[in-house]
Amino acid sequence: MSGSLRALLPAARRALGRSAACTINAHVSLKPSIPLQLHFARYSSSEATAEAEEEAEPLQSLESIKAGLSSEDAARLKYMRNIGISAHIDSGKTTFTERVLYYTGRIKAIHEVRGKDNVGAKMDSMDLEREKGITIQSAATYCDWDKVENGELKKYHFNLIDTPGHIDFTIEVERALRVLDGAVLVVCAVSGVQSQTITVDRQMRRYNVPRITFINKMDRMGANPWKAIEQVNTKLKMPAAALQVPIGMENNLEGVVDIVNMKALYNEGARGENIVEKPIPEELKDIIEEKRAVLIETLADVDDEIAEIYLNEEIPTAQQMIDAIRRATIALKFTPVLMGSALANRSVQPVLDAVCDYLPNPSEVENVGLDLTKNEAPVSLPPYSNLPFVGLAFKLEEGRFGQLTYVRVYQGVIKKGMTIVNTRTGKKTKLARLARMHSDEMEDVSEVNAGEICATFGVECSSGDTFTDGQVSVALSSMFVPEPVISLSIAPKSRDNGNFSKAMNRFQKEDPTFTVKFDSESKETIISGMGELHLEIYVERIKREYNVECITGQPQVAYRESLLTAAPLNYTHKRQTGGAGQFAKIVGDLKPSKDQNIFESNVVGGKISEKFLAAVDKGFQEACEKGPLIGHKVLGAHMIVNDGQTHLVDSSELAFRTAGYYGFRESFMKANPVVLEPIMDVAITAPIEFQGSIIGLMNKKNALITDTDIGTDEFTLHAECSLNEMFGFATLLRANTQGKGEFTLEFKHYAQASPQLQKQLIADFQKKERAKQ
Ligand SMILES: Nc1nc2c(ncn2[C@@H]2O[C@H](COP(=O)(O)OP(=O)(O)OP(=O)(O)O)[C@@H](O)[C@H]2O)c(=O)[nH]1
Ligand SMILES: [Mg+2]
Repeated sequence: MSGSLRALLPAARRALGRSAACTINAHVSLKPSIPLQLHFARYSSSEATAEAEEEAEPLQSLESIKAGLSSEDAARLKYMRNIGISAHIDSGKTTFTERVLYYTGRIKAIHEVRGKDNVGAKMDSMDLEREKGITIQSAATYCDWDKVENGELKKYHFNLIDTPGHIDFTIEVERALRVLDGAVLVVCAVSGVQSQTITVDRQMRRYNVPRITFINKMDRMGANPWKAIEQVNTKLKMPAAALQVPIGMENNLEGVVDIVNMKALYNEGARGENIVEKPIPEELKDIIEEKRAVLIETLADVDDEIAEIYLNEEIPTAQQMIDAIRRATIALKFTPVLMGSALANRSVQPVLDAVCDYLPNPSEVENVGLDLTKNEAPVSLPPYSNLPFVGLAFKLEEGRFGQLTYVRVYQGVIKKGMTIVNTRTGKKTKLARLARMHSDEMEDVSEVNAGEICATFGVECSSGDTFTDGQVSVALSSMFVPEPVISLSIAPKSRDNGNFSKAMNRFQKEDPTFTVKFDSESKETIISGMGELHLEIYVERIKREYNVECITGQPQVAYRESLLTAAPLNYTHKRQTGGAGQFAKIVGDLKPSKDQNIFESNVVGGKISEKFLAAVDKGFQEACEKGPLIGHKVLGAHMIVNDGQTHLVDSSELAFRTAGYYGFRESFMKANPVVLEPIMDVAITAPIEFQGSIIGLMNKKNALITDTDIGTDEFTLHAECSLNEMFGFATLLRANTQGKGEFTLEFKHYAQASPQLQKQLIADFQKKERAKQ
């Protein structure tokens, strides 16, 4: 045993001691394990949950799902991978995907993002994406990768989704990760783990998605993969270790040494298409020994088998290491790190081998649905072809041939010509066409099996709907949809010939983070979204795709109204004007709650019927849509009704709904109401010489500076700042950094606005209200 390995023994012992307390089997990933917002909404009463628990059959373990696979399904799934490419803006996801498509023979030539040939990368198919050099929509494709295993060629099938990095398009990442089994996290070798990488990491955790990390841009000056790995360990708190060391750096990057199998892999050919194995360069022997030891130590920390091998003072074999990396990666305890340069065509192919080696096939991920015939009891959805079809519509897109719906098949087979049922609406549709997607092109197919992704046409649904063949009634929990934080008023410049409304309807349907509302008071159409860029892109798309030029107002912050203290609720709604009267009385409390509006009824002895209580809830929810202070949404109100009165003749649902509405408003005003504003996480990166001026700029905005990372030439400043202060920041930053600064903005939480701002907003609102009278 080498000296450095022996030095690792104590760590291995520590690891074994620690893991003795935890289970040895790879942990099962329940997808998604946390019931998400929409999912919560369905569990509105505690009885339903209790009943569901009673009726629930135990979920199948992964082992039993695997044991039950038919030999055809096992053979089909073993070589299938559904993966996403996600990370920070500009880290090279689309450039990487372009190489994947080229090396797998899916495209015949490589085109660059903003390349000189003006063609643009395959996956950025929208004109706007090509012009701006950013990904706006995620794009799905598939390809086959021939991998050599024990001297034999094995054909792996990949379904792949390239996602955008900009936080404004975060829903695209969210829905891709909801349906994928694994991901490649692309990190820039110079910038390391950046703010959006941290966001994407959070999203991956939300859906239990295992990931491989690829450190890209190793050809850039100042590339430092070791620092980036350190940041994956510390910033993402995910144990990570390199499986490779680079051969040459920056301009001289030639390939990598695979330190698991101990092979030097060089890229040769005009596009780096040939991987040539050569002897390991002598000068790399020390670093290889060091990094291999780090890899084994990290694995010993997360995998019992490697820890035990260590304790026996043995060195694990390459196969033992591969098995451990696979186990730990799928169990979300580890991320293997590879490195190279997509643009310079270096070392992309080993990432594809790693996808096969370390990311799960669809039968290794547990998927769970809710059985609607058993009070939404969780039910396993094994990827067996002979079971009834269950699939999730995760993305909608208006295509040349009508509405395109992307579906992930979880169970059974979807076939052209079959009738599918939308679980939410009960609507049946005969499937006229079924296709596999290749960015904006498609290939017609007649059937698609469990575990795969496909596209259908002419299916009426919303994003997140579940489809079945009608034999079962199962719903898949939907994805997390963040709330829009910014709004704009918008109107067509000339009279609308119908195209403006068409565009609004379409974009709203496709993108759940984009909402359109008509304000009947100001007679304005208000669009809301995730950020300035998000709305700007839609305004531009309306112009290009629908030929409608629009006038937009100033961006407005989506404020919230909340309460600081509790207040009693005692409201009687009574009206006696000819005809039938109206009567409803409700008594209870209004309390602050955290981040949610909750209605609770504790009325005993049937003093108010369930039907009327539901009407009070409706009135309360309605009132929360437009708060009494400034007409913005209410957040964090908990209304409890525990008493009241009903009139035999005059009480009605309408009367109780009205009481709920006005009762809430009355109590709210007594509960120390406040205006909340969105606070954003800001990350600004710029050359070091601008650090002083950026700090000055952020201080002026009353930002709270939380962290500063100083790199060789650049620094990144992290701060929390109100969204209000950040409007127009792009121009300001450009002016202060000679155009060399970049920034990202992500919603963090709501906080009380300053007293002056609150006063101003309330005064403005009251003035507007008075003008209406
Ligand atoms: N030097 C260098 N530049 C790269 C590399 N990979 C990508 N780039 C460049 O980085 C820029 C961004 O690349 P993209 O592939 O569009 O990045 P992305 O991650 O898809 O960006 P978004 O989808 O907008 O988040 C482009 O100018 C690429 O040419 C690389 O390996 N080395
Ligand atoms: Mg991209």
